[in-house]
Amino acid sequence: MMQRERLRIAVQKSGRLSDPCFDLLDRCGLRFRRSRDGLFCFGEGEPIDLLLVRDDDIPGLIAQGVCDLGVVGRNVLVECSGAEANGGVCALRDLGFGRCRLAIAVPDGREYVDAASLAGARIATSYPNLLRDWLVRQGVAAEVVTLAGSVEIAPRLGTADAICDLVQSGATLAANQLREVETVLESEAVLVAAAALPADGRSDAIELLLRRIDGVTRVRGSRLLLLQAARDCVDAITAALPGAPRPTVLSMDGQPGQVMLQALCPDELGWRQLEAIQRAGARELFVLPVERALA
Ligand code: PRT
Ligand code: ZN
Repeated sequence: MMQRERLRIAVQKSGRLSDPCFDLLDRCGLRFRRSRDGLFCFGEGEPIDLLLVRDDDIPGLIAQGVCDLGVVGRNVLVECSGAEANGGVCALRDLGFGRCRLAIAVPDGREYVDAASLAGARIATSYPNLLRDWLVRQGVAAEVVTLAGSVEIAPRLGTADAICDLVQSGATLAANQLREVETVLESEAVLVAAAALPADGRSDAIELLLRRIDGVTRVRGSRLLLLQAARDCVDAITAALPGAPRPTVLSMDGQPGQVMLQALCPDELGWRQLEAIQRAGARELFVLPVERALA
Protein backbone atom coordinates (compact mmCIF):
# COMPACT_ATOMS: atom_id res chain seq x y z
CA MET A 1 0.00 0.00 0.00
CA MET A 2 1.11 3.54 -0.80
CA GLN A 3 2.83 5.37 2.04
CA ARG A 4 1.25 8.69 2.84
CA GLU A 5 2.11 11.22 5.50
CA ARG A 6 -1.26 12.96 5.46
CA LEU A 7 -4.39 11.37 6.83
CA ARG A 8 -7.33 11.19 4.44
CA ILE A 9 -10.94 11.03 5.66
CA ALA A 10 -13.88 10.15 3.39
CA VAL A 11 -16.91 12.33 4.12
CA GLN A 12 -20.36 12.48 2.50
CA LYS A 13 -20.28 15.22 -0.14
CA SER A 14 -23.84 16.41 0.25
CA GLY A 15 -26.51 14.77 2.33
CA ARG A 16 -27.75 14.36 5.85
CA LEU A 17 -24.32 13.60 7.32
CA SER A 18 -22.39 16.42 5.63
CA ASP A 19 -23.25 19.42 7.81
CA PRO A 20 -23.00 17.66 11.18
CA CYS A 21 -19.73 16.06 10.06
CA PHE A 22 -18.17 19.38 9.05
CA ASP A 23 -19.46 20.84 12.30
CA LEU A 24 -17.73 18.06 14.28
CA LEU A 25 -14.43 18.57 12.42
CA ASP A 26 -14.72 22.31 13.01
CA ARG A 27 -15.21 21.72 16.73
CA CYS A 28 -12.11 19.51 16.60
CA GLY A 29 -10.20 22.60 15.47
CA LEU A 30 -9.67 21.39 11.89
CA ARG A 31 -9.83 23.94 9.07
CA PHE A 32 -9.94 23.11 5.37
CA ARG A 33 -9.53 24.72 1.98
CA ARG A 34 -11.83 23.22 -0.69
CA SER A 35 -10.45 22.27 -4.10
CA ARG A 36 -11.99 23.97 -7.16
CA ASP A 37 -13.91 20.86 -8.17
CA GLY A 38 -15.24 20.52 -4.62
CA LEU A 39 -14.11 16.91 -4.25
CA PHE A 40 -11.19 17.44 -1.95
CA CYS A 41 -10.60 19.51 1.19
CA PHE A 42 -7.02 20.30 2.07
CA GLY A 43 -6.32 20.55 5.83
CA GLU A 44 -4.72 23.86 6.72
CA GLY A 45 -3.29 23.20 10.18
CA GLU A 46 -3.06 19.47 10.79
CA PRO A 47 -2.01 16.91 8.13
CA ILE A 48 -5.60 15.78 7.64
CA ASP A 49 -7.44 16.03 4.29
CA LEU A 50 -10.99 15.14 3.26
CA LEU A 51 -12.31 13.35 0.21
CA LEU A 52 -15.96 14.24 -0.50
CA VAL A 53 -17.91 11.30 -1.91
CA ARG A 54 -21.24 9.47 -1.86
CA ASP A 55 -21.76 7.76 1.47
CA ASP A 56 -22.18 4.33 -0.15
CA ASP A 57 -18.62 4.50 -1.54
CA ILE A 58 -16.97 5.16 1.82
CA PRO A 59 -16.48 1.59 3.13
CA GLY A 60 -14.97 0.58 -0.24
CA LEU A 61 -12.58 3.55 -0.32
CA ILE A 62 -11.29 2.57 3.10
CA ALA A 63 -11.02 -1.11 2.27
CA GLN A 64 -8.95 -0.15 -0.82
CA GLY A 65 -6.69 2.12 1.25
CA VAL A 66 -7.66 5.24 -0.73
CA CYS A 67 -8.86 6.79 2.54
CA ASP A 68 -7.83 5.99 6.10
CA LEU A 69 -11.01 7.00 7.93
CA GLY A 70 -14.59 7.77 6.98
CA VAL A 71 -17.90 8.91 8.39
CA VAL A 72 -20.99 6.84 7.49
CA GLY A 73 -24.25 5.70 8.98
CA ARG A 74 -23.96 2.40 10.82
CA ASN A 75 -26.68 1.20 8.38
CA VAL A 76 -24.29 1.69 5.43
CA LEU A 77 -21.33 0.16 7.27
CA VAL A 78 -23.20 -2.99 8.26
CA GLU A 79 -24.96 -3.34 4.89
CA CYS A 80 -21.63 -3.09 3.02
CA SER A 81 -19.58 -5.18 5.39
CA GLY A 82 -21.10 -8.32 3.90
CA ALA A 83 -19.26 -7.61 0.63
CA GLU A 84 -15.86 -9.29 0.59
CA ALA A 85 -14.24 -6.23 -0.99
CA ASN A 86 -15.15 -4.25 2.13
CA GLY A 87 -13.93 -6.76 4.66
CA GLY A 88 -12.27 -5.46 7.78
CA VAL A 89 -13.80 -1.99 7.83
CA CYS A 90 -14.96 -1.32 11.37
CA ALA A 91 -16.38 1.43 13.56
CA LEU A 92 -13.96 3.34 15.81
CA ARG A 93 -16.40 5.80 17.41
CA ASP A 94 -20.13 6.54 17.57
CA LEU A 95 -20.54 10.17 16.60
CA GLY A 96 -23.95 11.00 18.07
CA PHE A 97 -25.57 12.48 14.94
CA GLY A 98 -27.53 11.07 11.98
CA ARG A 99 -29.61 8.97 14.36
CA CYS A 100 -32.29 6.83 12.73
CA ARG A 101 -33.46 3.23 12.67
CA LEU A 102 -33.87 0.67 9.93
CA ALA A 103 -37.42 -0.51 10.47
CA ILE A 104 -40.04 -2.75 8.94
CA ALA A 105 -43.36 -1.12 8.18
CA VAL A 106 -46.61 -2.55 6.84
CA PRO A 107 -49.65 -0.85 5.26
CA ASP A 108 -51.97 0.57 7.95
CA GLY A 109 -54.72 -1.95 7.22
CA ARG A 110 -52.51 -5.05 7.19
CA GLU A 111 -52.71 -7.32 10.21
CA TYR A 112 -49.42 -7.74 12.07
CA VAL A 113 -48.81 -9.80 15.18
CA ASP A 114 -45.10 -10.63 15.13
CA ALA A 115 -42.30 -11.42 12.67
CA ALA A 116 -44.11 -14.61 11.59
CA SER A 117 -46.79 -12.34 10.07
CA LEU A 118 -44.24 -11.55 7.34
CA ALA A 119 -43.96 -15.16 6.16
CA GLY A 120 -44.29 -15.25 2.38
CA ALA A 121 -44.48 -11.42 2.12
CA ARG A 122 -42.53 -9.36 -0.40
CA ILE A 123 -40.50 -6.75 1.50
CA ALA A 124 -39.01 -3.80 -0.41
CA THR A 125 -35.72 -2.34 0.83
CA SER A 126 -32.43 -0.68 -0.12
CA TYR A 127 -30.77 -2.77 2.63
CA PRO A 128 -31.10 -6.36 1.36
CA ASN A 129 -28.22 -7.77 3.43
CA LEU A 130 -29.44 -6.30 6.70
CA LEU A 131 -33.00 -7.42 5.98
CA ARG A 132 -31.98 -10.96 4.98
CA ASP A 133 -29.90 -11.35 8.16
CA TRP A 134 -32.82 -10.16 10.26
CA LEU A 135 -35.25 -12.54 8.55
CA VAL A 136 -32.86 -15.44 9.16
CA ARG A 137 -32.55 -14.47 12.84
CA GLN A 138 -36.35 -14.40 13.11
CA GLY A 139 -36.67 -17.70 11.26
CA VAL A 140 -39.04 -16.14 8.73
CA ALA A 141 -39.04 -16.92 4.98
CA ALA A 142 -39.98 -13.79 3.01
CA GLU A 143 -39.04 -12.36 -0.37
CA VAL A 144 -36.57 -9.46 -0.36
CA VAL A 145 -37.26 -6.94 -3.14
CA THR A 146 -34.23 -4.67 -3.58
CA LEU A 147 -34.97 -1.08 -4.66
CA ALA A 148 -32.51 1.81 -5.00
CA GLY A 149 -34.95 4.43 -3.68
CA SER A 150 -38.58 5.45 -3.11
CA VAL A 151 -39.06 2.30 -1.09
CA GLU A 152 -42.02 3.78 0.79
CA ILE A 153 -44.30 3.82 -2.27
CA ALA A 154 -43.75 0.14 -3.18
CA PRO A 155 -46.79 -1.17 -1.23
CA ARG A 156 -49.11 1.33 -2.96
CA LEU A 157 -47.68 0.36 -6.35
CA GLY A 158 -48.40 -3.25 -5.51
CA THR A 159 -44.75 -4.29 -5.88
CA ALA A 160 -44.34 -5.15 -2.18
CA ASP A 161 -46.42 -6.07 0.89
CA ALA A 162 -44.13 -4.39 3.41
CA ILE A 163 -41.00 -2.24 3.45
CA CYS A 164 -37.74 -2.10 5.38
CA ASP A 165 -36.42 1.48 5.34
CA LEU A 166 -34.76 4.16 7.46
CA VAL A 167 -37.07 6.02 9.80
CA GLN A 168 -36.35 9.13 11.79
CA SER A 169 -39.47 11.10 12.74
CA GLY A 170 -41.90 8.61 11.20
CA ALA A 171 -43.48 11.34 9.03
CA THR A 172 -42.61 9.58 5.75
CA LEU A 173 -44.26 6.36 6.91
CA ALA A 174 -47.38 8.22 8.10
CA ALA A 175 -47.63 10.11 4.80
CA ASN A 176 -47.61 6.77 2.98
CA GLN A 177 -50.16 5.05 5.26
CA LEU A 178 -47.52 2.71 6.66
CA ARG A 179 -47.15 1.50 10.24
CA GLU A 180 -43.77 0.72 11.85
CA VAL A 181 -43.73 -2.78 13.33
CA GLU A 182 -40.11 -3.90 13.87
CA THR A 183 -36.66 -2.37 14.33
CA VAL A 184 -33.94 -4.11 12.34
CA LEU A 185 -31.04 -1.81 13.30
CA GLU A 186 -30.52 1.33 15.41
CA SER A 187 -28.16 3.63 13.54
CA GLU A 188 -26.11 6.78 13.94
CA ALA A 189 -23.07 8.19 12.18
CA VAL A 190 -19.88 6.31 12.99
CA LEU A 191 -16.21 6.97 12.36
CA VAL A 192 -14.90 3.98 10.42
CA ALA A 193 -11.42 2.70 9.59
CA ALA A 194 -9.66 -0.36 8.27
CA ALA A 195 -9.01 -2.92 11.02
CA ALA A 196 -5.26 -2.34 10.64
CA LEU A 197 -4.58 1.36 11.20
CA PRO A 198 -1.59 2.89 9.39
CA ALA A 199 1.61 2.68 11.41
CA ASP A 200 3.42 5.60 9.68
CA GLY A 201 3.15 9.37 10.18
CA ARG A 202 -0.62 9.15 9.93
CA SER A 203 -1.01 7.39 13.26
CA ASP A 204 -0.24 10.64 15.17
CA ALA A 205 -2.97 12.42 13.23
CA ILE A 206 -5.43 9.60 14.00
CA GLU A 207 -4.59 9.81 17.68
CA LEU A 208 -5.04 13.58 17.69
CA LEU A 209 -8.36 13.32 15.88
CA LEU A 210 -9.75 10.60 18.18
CA ARG A 211 -8.70 12.55 21.28
CA ARG A 212 -10.43 15.67 19.99
CA ILE A 213 -13.56 13.83 18.86
CA ASP A 214 -13.82 12.29 22.33
CA GLY A 215 -13.35 15.74 23.85
CA VAL A 216 -16.24 17.09 21.81
CA THR A 217 -18.67 14.16 21.94
CA ARG A 218 -18.17 13.52 25.66
CA VAL A 219 -19.61 16.89 26.61
CA ARG A 220 -21.95 17.54 23.68
CA GLY A 221 -25.19 18.96 25.04
CA SER A 222 -23.70 19.23 28.55
CA ARG A 223 -24.09 22.31 30.71
CA LEU A 224 -21.87 23.51 33.50
CA LEU A 225 -23.96 24.69 36.44
CA LEU A 226 -22.42 27.15 38.89
CA LEU A 227 -24.18 28.28 42.04
CA GLN A 228 -23.76 29.46 45.61
CA ALA A 229 -25.53 28.04 48.65
CA ALA A 230 -25.38 27.50 52.39
CA ARG A 231 -23.32 24.38 53.13
CA ASP A 232 -26.42 22.81 54.79
CA CYS A 233 -28.26 22.85 51.48
CA VAL A 234 -25.67 20.92 49.44
CA ASP A 235 -27.36 17.52 49.84
CA ALA A 236 -30.78 18.85 48.83
CA ILE A 237 -29.29 20.70 45.85
CA THR A 238 -27.32 17.62 44.74
CA ALA A 239 -30.51 15.55 44.85
CA ALA A 240 -32.22 18.11 42.61
CA LEU A 241 -29.53 18.01 39.89
CA PRO A 242 -30.76 16.24 36.74
CA GLY A 243 -28.63 13.36 35.45
CA ALA A 244 -27.13 12.77 38.93
CA PRO A 245 -23.74 14.44 38.33
CA ARG A 246 -21.25 14.52 41.19
CA PRO A 247 -20.78 18.21 42.00
CA THR A 248 -17.57 19.86 43.17
CA VAL A 249 -18.08 21.87 46.34
CA LEU A 250 -15.67 24.75 47.04
CA SER A 251 -15.47 26.85 50.19
CA MET A 252 -15.72 30.61 49.91
CA ASP A 253 -13.14 32.90 51.53
CA GLY A 254 -14.44 34.62 54.66
CA GLN A 255 -17.85 32.93 54.45
CA PRO A 256 -17.51 29.66 56.40
CA GLY A 257 -21.17 28.56 56.07
CA GLN A 258 -21.28 29.28 52.34
CA VAL A 259 -20.08 27.19 49.39
CA MET A 260 -19.73 27.49 45.66
CA LEU A 261 -20.94 24.39 43.80
CA GLN A 262 -20.16 23.37 40.24
CA ALA A 263 -21.65 20.43 38.36
CA LEU A 264 -21.40 19.13 34.82
CA CYS A 265 -24.97 18.22 33.85
CA PRO A 266 -25.35 15.83 30.91
CA ASP A 267 -28.38 17.56 29.39
CA GLU A 268 -30.01 20.90 28.88
CA LEU A 269 -31.13 22.50 32.15
CA GLY A 270 -34.69 23.77 31.82
CA TRP A 271 -36.33 26.53 33.86
CA ARG A 272 -38.33 24.04 35.98
CA GLN A 273 -35.17 22.16 36.93
CA LEU A 274 -33.37 25.39 37.77
CA GLU A 275 -36.31 26.57 39.87
CA ALA A 276 -36.28 23.26 41.77
CA ILE A 277 -32.54 23.71 42.42
CA GLN A 278 -33.22 27.24 43.59
CA ARG A 279 -35.95 26.03 45.97
CA ALA A 280 -33.39 23.58 47.40
CA GLY A 281 -31.39 26.62 48.53
CA ALA A 282 -29.23 27.70 45.57
CA ARG A 283 -28.45 31.35 44.76
CA GLU A 284 -26.56 33.03 41.91
CA LEU A 285 -27.16 30.21 39.45
CA PHE A 286 -25.30 30.25 36.15
CA VAL A 287 -25.75 27.75 33.31
CA LEU A 288 -22.84 27.63 30.86
CA PRO A 289 -22.55 25.67 27.61
CA VAL A 290 -19.57 23.29 27.47
CA GLU A 291 -17.66 23.14 24.20
CA ARG A 292 -14.90 20.65 24.79
CA ALA A 293 -13.20 18.69 27.52
CA LEU A 294 -9.71 17.33 28.01
CA ALA A 295 -9.07 14.89 30.83
O1 PRT B 1 -25.91 10.91 -2.15
P1 PRT B 1 -25.58 9.96 -1.09
O2 PRT B 1 -25.61 8.51 -1.53
O3 PRT B 1 -24.29 10.32 -0.40
O4 PRT B 1 -26.72 10.16 0.05
P2 PRT B 1 -27.97 9.25 0.44
O5 PRT B 1 -29.18 9.79 -0.22
O6 PRT B 1 -27.66 7.79 0.30
O7 PRT B 1 -28.02 9.47 2.02
P3 PRT B 1 -28.75 10.57 2.93
O8 PRT B 1 -27.99 11.85 2.90
O9 PRT B 1 -30.22 10.61 2.71
O10 PRT B 1 -28.53 9.85 4.34
C1 PRT B 1 -27.24 9.60 4.82
C2 PRT B 1 -27.37 8.87 6.14
O11 PRT B 1 -28.14 9.65 7.07
C3 PRT B 1 -28.12 7.55 6.10
O12 PRT B 1 -27.32 6.48 5.63
C4 PRT B 1 -28.50 7.36 7.56
O13 PRT B 1 -27.42 6.79 8.29
C5 PRT B 1 -28.72 8.79 8.06
N1 PRT B 1 -30.13 9.17 8.24
C6 PRT B 1 -30.65 9.69 9.37
C7 PRT B 1 -31.14 9.07 7.34
C8 PRT B 1 -32.30 9.54 7.97
N2 PRT B 1 -31.95 9.92 9.23
C9 PRT B 1 -33.55 9.57 7.25
N3 PRT B 1 -34.56 9.97 7.80
N4 PRT B 1 -31.17 8.65 6.05
C10 PRT B 1 -32.33 8.68 5.37
N5 PRT B 1 -33.53 9.11 5.92
C11 PRT B 1 -34.71 9.09 4.99
C12 PRT B 1 -35.39 7.71 4.93
O14 PRT B 1 -34.79 6.92 3.94
C13 PRT B 1 -36.83 8.07 4.60
O15 PRT B 1 -36.98 8.30 3.22
O16 PRT B 1 -35.71 9.98 5.43
C14 PRT B 1 -37.00 9.38 5.32
C15 PRT B 1 -37.57 9.10 6.68
O17 PRT B 1 -37.48 10.19 7.53
P4 PRT B 1 -38.69 10.53 8.53
O18 PRT B 1 -38.19 11.64 9.38
O19 PRT B 1 -39.86 10.94 7.68
O20 PRT B 1 -38.97 9.28 9.34
ZN1 ZN C 1 -26.11 6.90 -0.40
